[in-house]
Amino acid sequence: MIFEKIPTVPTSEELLDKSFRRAARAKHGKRILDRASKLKAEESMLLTAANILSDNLVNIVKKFPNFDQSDGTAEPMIPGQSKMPPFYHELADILVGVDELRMNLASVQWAGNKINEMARKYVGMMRNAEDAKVVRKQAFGRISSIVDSIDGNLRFLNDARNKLRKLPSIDEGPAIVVAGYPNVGKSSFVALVSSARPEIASYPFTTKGLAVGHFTRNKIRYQVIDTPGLLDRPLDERNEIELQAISALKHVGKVILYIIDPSETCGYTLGKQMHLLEGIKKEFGLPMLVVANKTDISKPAGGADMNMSTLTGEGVEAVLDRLVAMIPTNKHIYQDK
Ligand SMILES: Nc1nc2c(ncn2[C@@H]2O[C@H](COP(=O)(O)OP(=O)(O)OP(=O)(O)O)[C@@H](O)[C@H]2O)c(=O)[nH]1
Ligand SMILES: [Mg+2]
Repeated sequence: MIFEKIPTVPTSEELLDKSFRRAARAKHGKRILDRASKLKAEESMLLTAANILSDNLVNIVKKFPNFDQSDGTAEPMIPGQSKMPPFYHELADILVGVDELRMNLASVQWAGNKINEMARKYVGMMRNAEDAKVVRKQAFGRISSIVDSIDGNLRFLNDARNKLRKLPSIDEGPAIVVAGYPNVGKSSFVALVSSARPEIASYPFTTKGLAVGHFTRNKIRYQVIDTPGLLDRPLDERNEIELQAISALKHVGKVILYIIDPSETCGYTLGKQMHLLEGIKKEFGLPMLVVANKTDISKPAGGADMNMSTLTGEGVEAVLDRLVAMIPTNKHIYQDK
């Protein structure tokens, strides 16, 4: 997954500690005898600190994937850099905001360049100064305030990194997206049929992000995507949690499993659940299977294609068979070698 390899982003304090400590070591051990070697020692201390800092800062920026393309569809600006799939671009926008991410990365890049520039300037000043150490200390002061000034940016980036790396790896292979109202049994289904172990609980909004599980049929590996519950409301009123579900429906689904709960023990009327279903049908135009869950406690519902109980397991295999049959797979592409 494109965000998995982003390393932790250090704080400004950690960066300064690390670089100044290494700089002190660069000076250490050199015997200071005369003015020339004193100048040399101070110079190498300053350059060591500046190099470590700017390398670290520029490296932070490099480790983030490229968000240059407006929606992830255009070719990358730097040849060879991997293209960001539109799905992940959209998720990054939902979770952290791509514009904010770009701005914060730009500030860190700026600081990296500025520190180098500053170090060169102060090395020049040192050569004409009476006391090189005084100038070096001034330079450290300036460098510290540059690094301190981007502390907020570094913290933003570390938070972003922590959110993004939790996203599941979803590939180009066949994918079933499980959708529906909160608390209807989506995660229960995903847990039953796949390798995923999502949290299941008797209250709505248990699932707060996307999760992917896998199962294999006829040597084809299928992905089953668990999504947060959706309420029936317009797109612009949806929150960050719901938008992830929408994004999965839009970008990765080959087929949608829409689960309804005719027992209404989920806490929402069947009428509302069916209304959302109509909206999703119109919006995404993907093949869809409507399955009534919780048949152990309710009668099969009209409007459903099939019935099941993820509690007793009744009907679940048949649902899976039907879903697999609905996905137009190309065996040459997806079959395990
Ligand atoms: N009686 C009965 N209860 C079920 C069945 N399937 C799920 N449940 C219960 O319904 C509740 C919700 O199940 P989840 O799988 O967490 O529902 P969800 O749709 O993932 O819910 P959110 O993540 O909140 O949207 C849990 O208490 C389950 O034990 C079923 O077939 N029969
Ligand atoms: Mg759930």
